[in-house]
Amino acid sequence: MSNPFSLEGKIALVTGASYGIGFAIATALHEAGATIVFNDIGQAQVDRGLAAYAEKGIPARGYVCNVTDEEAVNAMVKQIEEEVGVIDILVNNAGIIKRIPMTEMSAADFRAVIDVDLNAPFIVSKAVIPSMIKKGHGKIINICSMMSELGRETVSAYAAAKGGLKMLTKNICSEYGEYNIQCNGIGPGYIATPQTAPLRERQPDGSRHPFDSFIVAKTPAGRWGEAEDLGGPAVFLASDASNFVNGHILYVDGGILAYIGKQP
Ligand code: NAP
Ligand code: GCO
Repeated sequence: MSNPFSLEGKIALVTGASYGIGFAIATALHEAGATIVFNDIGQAQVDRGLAAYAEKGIPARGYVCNVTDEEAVNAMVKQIEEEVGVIDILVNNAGIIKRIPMTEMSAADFRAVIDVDLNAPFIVSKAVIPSMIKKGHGKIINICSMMSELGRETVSAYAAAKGGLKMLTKNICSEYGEYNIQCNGIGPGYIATPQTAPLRERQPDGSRHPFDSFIVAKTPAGRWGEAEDLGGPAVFLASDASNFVNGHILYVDGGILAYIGKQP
């Protein structure tokens, strides 16, 4: 019996994957046998990513593309299909966050977060689905968030985007499941990456950031997640082992969503 978790012969595109969660997921998909393709917003980021992948012995291909630009995304997907092959696995990972109280946030800032975190997964998914249909299979993994389920101060745009991304995931499942395309989400908890660095910065007196202590107390695992914690779940959702899993958001959060929190 073949290994249902193997990704041998599969081509995976991970967006925004020069570092952080995208890089960790791409690394795990490579270790399971996938050919890795990634993009980032500028040549400097792509070059940084290529060097990081090369250091790990991963022959990744990198493309410069702003995932909010539909014309650029369509051109990138066409170029990948010509140079590497049809994309079997798409991980919509690229994302931004702006932590601003809603009443102080400009509409332009709100739109910018929605554009990257929600519109872009629509654009990139729309670009890869036709070839997945022709090929007879496909895997789309949207990187959602705990903010697909919960709100908190200052992240209104991000929560709105990630909540929408949860429902886009369920709709792609509904609309394209009949073509053997599975679309699922991964909902990371609080992960130690550049995106959350401001929430973990040491205070001037050397003490831990209050939010850092709060998250550790709220997490049954008693720690922040590492980007590598997301690799196994991503391999599962990218592989034949999950061919009957569709429209599901897999929370990889150390148990935060299940836990009311430790009594102070
Ligand atoms: P990160 O460190 O900020 O990395 C995000 C990546 O996306 C960067 O490489 C960034 O490139 C790229 N990117 C941003 N806008 C882009 C665009 N328009 N086109 C192409 N690439 C773009 O974030 P992360 O912590 O690794 O998070 C990755 C994903 O996981 C995001 O969707 C985030 O919302 C989600 N997530 C993160 C956490 C967490 O705790 N860290 C938890 C739940 C979900 P630049 O270097 O140019 O900015
Ligand atoms: C924040 C954090 C979170 C994490 C993640 C949690 O400011 O609350 O950035 O949003 O990034 O999305 O799942």
